[in-house]
Amino acid sequence: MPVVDVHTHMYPPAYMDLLRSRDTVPYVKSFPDHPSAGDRLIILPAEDTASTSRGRPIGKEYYDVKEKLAFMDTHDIDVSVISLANPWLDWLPPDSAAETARRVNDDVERMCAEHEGRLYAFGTLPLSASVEHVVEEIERLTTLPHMRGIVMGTSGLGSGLDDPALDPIYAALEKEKQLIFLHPHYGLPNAVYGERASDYGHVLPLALGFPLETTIAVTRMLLSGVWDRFPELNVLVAHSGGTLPFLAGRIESCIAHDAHLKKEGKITNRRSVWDILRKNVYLDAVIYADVGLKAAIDASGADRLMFGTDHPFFPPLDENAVEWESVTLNSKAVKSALGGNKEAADAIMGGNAARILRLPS
Ligand code: 5CU
Repeated sequence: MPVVDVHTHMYPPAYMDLLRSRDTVPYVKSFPDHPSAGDRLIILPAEDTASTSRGRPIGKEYYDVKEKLAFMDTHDIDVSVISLANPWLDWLPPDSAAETARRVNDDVERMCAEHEGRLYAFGTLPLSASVEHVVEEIERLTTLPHMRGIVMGTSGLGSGLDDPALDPIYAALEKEKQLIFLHPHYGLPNAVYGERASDYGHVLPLALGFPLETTIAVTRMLLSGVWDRFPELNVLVAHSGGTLPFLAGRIESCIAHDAHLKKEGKITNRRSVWDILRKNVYLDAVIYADVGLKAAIDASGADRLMFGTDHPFFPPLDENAVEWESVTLNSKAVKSALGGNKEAADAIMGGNAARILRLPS
């Protein structure tokens, strides 16, 4: 059974050129007054200050395909389904977004073709362009042989994934059978992290902001009836669904007890969170411990989970380490959560991805 990594990012050369040409978030720059030499990547809304150390160092692991392949070899990963890392093309001016999306997607497609059998990809959409341009790119992506869906964040066209203006995009994705890989970026408002947030590095926004952002986004999709209108729309939710598997019961109960929804006739004749988790949602296995992974398996089924690494994020802090602990924590969690069930563990490590993403054997 192959090992397939479905959550692994890159900034392809066309995107790196853009990051290097800017000096507002997102951007790449070296700071002469910074204690460590070299380029730094500043992408998160809260990390563009001296106190947050101006982002994090960025090296070839973010953009050089040879580094991706070396990482795969070190960790016995046969196939990677690469996706552009956040913040994708969300920030582009509308007039250049469609052309940039084509350039970035072609760059990624070329990398995959040059490493046949080892790399596939989720494409990127020009979400700041017109809906027509977005739909055009969805249709074009279906003609690129290595594309297996699209990656996107939670902002949609700017006001979230419950925005009815997204319907033509959801319709095109459903029609073209393209999976959405849904990934967080924006986190929660900084105020929730408190006055001492910068004492705690990136822990609060990454450990909690990211998963809660994802959970809220999917819940808004559900509450707005996205899956009632698009029953075949499939979403691979990052980080084992944020906190969705753990909170699904509470979400259901809040719906069932909501007087406003009752008055609007929105409690009956609807699909439940549990139904959507089992029919429309796939989850990656990027949760670093068997407790969370067991919840994800209970919620969606072991046949809907797919291994991931989040490479090149979370590198070892020890520069001499060869193996990445962020990877081994995830593979150990799969073994531990499945007990002795090797068949199910192998499926999560790669078999499910091969089936769901139609990867040639
Ligand atoms: O460490 C981080 O900031 C990130 C990020 O931005 N995106 C991601 O996929 N993982 C970690």
